[in-house]
Amino acid sequence: MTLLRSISLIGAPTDIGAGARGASMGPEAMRVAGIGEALRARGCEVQDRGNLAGPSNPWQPPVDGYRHLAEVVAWNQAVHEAVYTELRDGRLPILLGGDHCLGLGSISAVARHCREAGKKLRILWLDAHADFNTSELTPSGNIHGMPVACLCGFGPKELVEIGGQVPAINPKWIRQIGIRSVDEGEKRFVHEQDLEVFDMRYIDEMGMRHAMELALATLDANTHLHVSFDVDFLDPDIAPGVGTTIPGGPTYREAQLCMEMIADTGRMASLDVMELNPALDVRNKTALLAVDLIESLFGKSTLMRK
Ligand code: 5AB
Ligand code: MN
Ligand code: MN
Ligand code: MN
Repeated sequence: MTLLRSISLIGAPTDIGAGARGASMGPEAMRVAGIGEALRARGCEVQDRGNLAGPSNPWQPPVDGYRHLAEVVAWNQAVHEAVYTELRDGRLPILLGGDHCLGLGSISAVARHCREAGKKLRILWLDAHADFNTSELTPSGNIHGMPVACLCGFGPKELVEIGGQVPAINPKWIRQIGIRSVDEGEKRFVHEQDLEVFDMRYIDEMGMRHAMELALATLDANTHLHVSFDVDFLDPDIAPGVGTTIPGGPTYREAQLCMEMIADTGRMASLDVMELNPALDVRNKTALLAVDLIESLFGKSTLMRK
């Protein structure tokens, strides 16, 4: 299995797009949980690029449907440049969030890289939420509920233009897994744009294996697979350290299988680990679980496999 083995960790310590404070501590919690050591133990060469810098969180109410838009733009620009630079240098970036509004900066960089390298892009969005709100649809104004819509071209100009091409991606390139909380207007918009969603109902009925087989179907040697892992994807019983817990998520075994099946493709070339909130965690157990799952994502399985 040929995986990209040169990894760059990029910390984005902000909760600028979230509804709860604390995701700003996510990158350090992942380091304390041993992400670097775990990847090195998998045979990867790992460079920790440290943390990006950006504006602090002014904790203001929404303006025209957005909270902290200017600050969200600044953080996403920093993320975009950092992720793009690593991809250009042939490395696999792991973005340590930080809230999920930064998925916009990260994935727009991946899309730009794929355009230039002539690669196809497939995005796996592992999340309890669809993150497909717009300023008209959002119940909160929190931009961490909007990155998928922004990537598809629906959002404020300053954000949707970050990747240099609008829209940054085609909705057909996305597969959402584990979804179980979608707002009313957002739901209509998800259907309208025809997003491919494997929600928890689907996983209950058909199993994680079948969902992942479909989500990973039609990848080829020229596909760049990006994984955007919102830690609230996981069931809150095993992963309490997130700002927006939604019951009924994947169990430990289901999450492991999901990660192992991604690893088996050998195509993952970039990763976001988002929304970890150490302020709400218990003895860093959610970060430790995230590291455990990332080991599986990089090919650690129970038994030796070829
Ligand atoms: B997350 C909600 N849909 O828009 C909204 O954690 C929650 O990045 C968004 O998936 C959750 O405020 C965003 C109610
Ligand atoms: Mn999310
Ligand atoms: Mn979420
Ligand atoms: Mn969240």
